[in-house]
Amino acid sequence: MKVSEDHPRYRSLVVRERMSELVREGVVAPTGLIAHGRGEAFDYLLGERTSPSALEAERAAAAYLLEAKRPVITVNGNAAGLCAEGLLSLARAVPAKVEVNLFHRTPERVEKVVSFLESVGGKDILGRQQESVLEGIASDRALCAAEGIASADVVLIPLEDGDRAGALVKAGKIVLAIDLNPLSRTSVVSNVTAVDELTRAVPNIERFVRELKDAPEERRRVIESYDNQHTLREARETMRSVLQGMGKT
Ligand code: PTJ
Repeated sequence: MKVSEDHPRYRSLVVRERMSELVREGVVAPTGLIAHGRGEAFDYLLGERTSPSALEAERAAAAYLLEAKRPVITVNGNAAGLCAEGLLSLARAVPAKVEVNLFHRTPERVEKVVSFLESVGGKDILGRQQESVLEGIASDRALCAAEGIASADVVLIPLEDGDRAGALVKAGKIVLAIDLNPLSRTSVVSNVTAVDELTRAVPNIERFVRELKDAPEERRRVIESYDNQHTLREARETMRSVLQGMGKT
């Protein structure tokens, strides 16, 4: 479908078309489109803007990434399709390793997502070999790379499923989530949840990484004062006020 640039939802329609194309190429899983639609609905409820509490979470995520000894950013099909360059740029800024970690895992799809990241400049992307196992997860969704997620102390998980987020927390890692749904298990179990759209959250986190890079005391202060339950309450409150505002003329 050709979308006119005058269309009020031009950007989201272009993104949808691109995601559908990536399903045909095998990068995005077919159910990735359902997850994407759910994300769009939650973003509506946020007024399609980054809220002040999401910005606080993004600053805390940047602080944790910089304080980490072995930070890893995980990438699935949706994250690659929506924000490959942004995630790679963030990984270079920290610096952090990047590991492809799929919910609907087949060796062919892992290869497609790794190659997709490489085609936009990704180097040393982990995921082709995943010899370690994350405790508490059934099936090959538990697989991860020994030099990546398995040995990471801080993991940034854009759009992750609840089981794996919970297993990462149980494994003693600091888990930083980006998830538009403040009620999802991922959002609730993570140490930091940016309730924000991926393509807005990632450049914000990178900006905070640059700001906090030479400010170790400030980033420890940010971590100490951060409260994820407060962030989630604020996100729900933002949605409530957007909905209430919609009723008024
Ligand atoms: O590529 P794979 O095989 O690893 O599969 C990826 C998906 C996303 C299909 C898989 O991880 C999955 O099923 O995830 P869930 O459990 O549907 O969770 C996705 C979460 O991301 C939901 O809470 C959505 O609201 C949220 N979400 C969707 N799009 C965005 C988003 N959050 C931030 N930005 C988005 N653009």
